[in-house]
Amino acid sequence: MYTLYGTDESGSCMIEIALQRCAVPWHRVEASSWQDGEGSDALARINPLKQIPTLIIPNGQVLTESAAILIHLGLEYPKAQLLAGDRTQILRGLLYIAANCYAAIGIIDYPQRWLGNADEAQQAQLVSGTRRYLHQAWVVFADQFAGQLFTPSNAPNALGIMAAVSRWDDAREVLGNLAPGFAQSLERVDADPVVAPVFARHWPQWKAS
Ligand SMILES: N[C@@H](CCC(=O)N[C@@H](CS)C(=O)NCC(=O)O)C(=O)O
Repeated sequence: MYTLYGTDESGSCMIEIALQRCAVPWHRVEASSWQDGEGSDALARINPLKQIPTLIIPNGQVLTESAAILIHLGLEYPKAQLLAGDRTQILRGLLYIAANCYAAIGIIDYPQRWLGNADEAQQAQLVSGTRRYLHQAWVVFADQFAGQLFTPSNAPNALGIMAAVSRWDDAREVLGNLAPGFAQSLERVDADPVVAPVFARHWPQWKAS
């Protein structure tokens, strides 16, 4: 049994999709750094950063870092085809998103972590600059990885699933304008029969732009 610490409208959606693709038993513990409760207390004990997704695998090890979790599941369950396609580029793309996009989202969400006691104007400046950088990072991603999101049998691979984090901070709108072909590929990921119900649960109000 896998135990996934997470909550709706968060990056835990990626791992929910991947676990379903692997057809393994799993359950979700409601947890995040912004919610109080038993699950969040338990999360803090196993992941001092209190970030989600955090996954406990059947041998009891704790796995954090979305890209590492997706790679681990892809290697453990090859039939799920999470790493199917050009594996070298899939690995590069997963790390690209973690380093350039997900990290930027962390700054936008928590500017005070980087600025300490800065005033609101300074925080707003950091957030708007980081958002600009994030959008540029997604446009570069679109250019570099457009053809890498699907398996040869047209299911989203781990890179397609992780590209889902482009749902945050208006990146989809930017991609729709600057990289429309890639935005369409993301819509294909959204429409996948495993992905769509998970996204609908996480973002019931979501409307494609
Ligand atoms: N490096 C981590 C980042 C995970 C992350 O930032 N998750 C967000 C939710 S989508 C989170 O838990 N943020 C809460 C916090 O940092 O306090 C990964 O790639 O999985």
